[in-house]
Amino acid sequence: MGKSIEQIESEALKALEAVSDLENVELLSTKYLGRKGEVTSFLRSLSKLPQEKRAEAGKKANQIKKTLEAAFNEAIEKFEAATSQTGDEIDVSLPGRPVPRGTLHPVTRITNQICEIFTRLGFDIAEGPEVETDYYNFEALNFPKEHPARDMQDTFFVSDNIVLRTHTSPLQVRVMEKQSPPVRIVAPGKVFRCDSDITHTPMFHQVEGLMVDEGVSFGDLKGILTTFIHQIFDDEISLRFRPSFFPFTEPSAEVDILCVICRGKGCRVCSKTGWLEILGSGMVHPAVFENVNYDTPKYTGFAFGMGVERIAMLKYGIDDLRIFFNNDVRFLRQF
Ligand code: 2NM
Repeated sequence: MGKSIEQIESEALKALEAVSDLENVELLSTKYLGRKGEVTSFLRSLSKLPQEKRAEAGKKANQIKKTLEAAFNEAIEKFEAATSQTGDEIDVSLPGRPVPRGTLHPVTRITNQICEIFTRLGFDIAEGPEVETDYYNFEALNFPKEHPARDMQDTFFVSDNIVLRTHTSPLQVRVMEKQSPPVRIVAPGKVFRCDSDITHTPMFHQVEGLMVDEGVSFGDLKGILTTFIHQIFDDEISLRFRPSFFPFTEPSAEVDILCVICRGKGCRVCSKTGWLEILGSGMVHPAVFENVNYDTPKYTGFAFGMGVERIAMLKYGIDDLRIFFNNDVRFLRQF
C-alpha cells in the first residue's frame, strides 16, 4: 500500500502554501485532484479493500477530497483577484477583434446597377413616399374607378383614400407637377401588392422610368430600352417588343429577352415560351399629361417599369423569390 490519504492531504496543503501564482496552483490541483491525480487514484484503489473496511475509508477520503477542493478554489480565487487588479495581463499589442463586414443586399446591388445605367443615359433619380393618396397612385395615372388594381384584393388600403403605393409611377406624377419638360427620371423603390405565393411577395422593388420632351418617339423608347437591356444582361442578347396594355400608356409594349437559361428552346423558367418578360413600357397616355397640365400633343414621352427581384433572379440564377427576404446570411454572404 502507498501513502495514506492523510499523508496525501498534508503534502498537498503544504505544497499549496508554497506556491505563489495561479499557474502553479492549477498544476498542483491537477497533481492531486485531476483525473489521474493522487486523491483520485486513492479513491479508485479503495475498491480493492475488503467490503467491511471500504465504507469508512471511502467516507474519510471523500471528506479530505472536499477539504482539498475548497483549499484549491480559495487559492485560485485569491490569485485571480490579484492579477486582475494589477492589469499585467492586458497585452496592448494584440490586434483588435474584427468587426464582421456586411455586404449590399442583392436587391440593392441590382437597383444601383439599373440606376447607374440610366444615369449614364442622362436620367436623374427621383424618390418619394411609399404611402400615397388614391389620386397619385391611380386617378392621375388614368386607372378607371372599376380597374381591378383598385380592389381590396390587390391593393393595401390604409383608409378609403390612402394606399401603400402599388408602383413607383405616382412619383413621376409628382415630378411632372413640379417640373416642366424636358423630364428624364428613374424612380426606384419599394412597392406593395396584396399578393403572396412562390413568385409574389407583398413587398417588392421596382424601377420605373420616364422621358418627356418635344418629339420623343417610340423609336427613342426602343433605343433607350435596348441599350439598357444590353448593358444589364449582355450585348449579344436578343430582345423583342410585344404589344400590351397599361392604363397610363398608349401604345404599350412588353419587352422580352431570349431565355437566358435555354436560349429560346423552351424550359421551366420561361414556361416553354423561349422568352422572359423583363419590363413593361409605352408612350405616356395624353390623359396623364392633361392631369399634370403638360401641353399635349406638343410634348410626348415614354415610360417603363420593371421588377428588381425578377432581374436579380435572372442575373444570379435564383429560382425562389422568397429567399431575398428571409435574411439568411448564408445566402446574403454570397454577394
Ligand atoms: C410600367 C409600364 C408602362 C409608367 C407610366 C408612368 C407615367 F407616370 F408616366 F404615367 N410611369 N410609369 C409605366 C408604363 C410603368 O410598368 C410596368
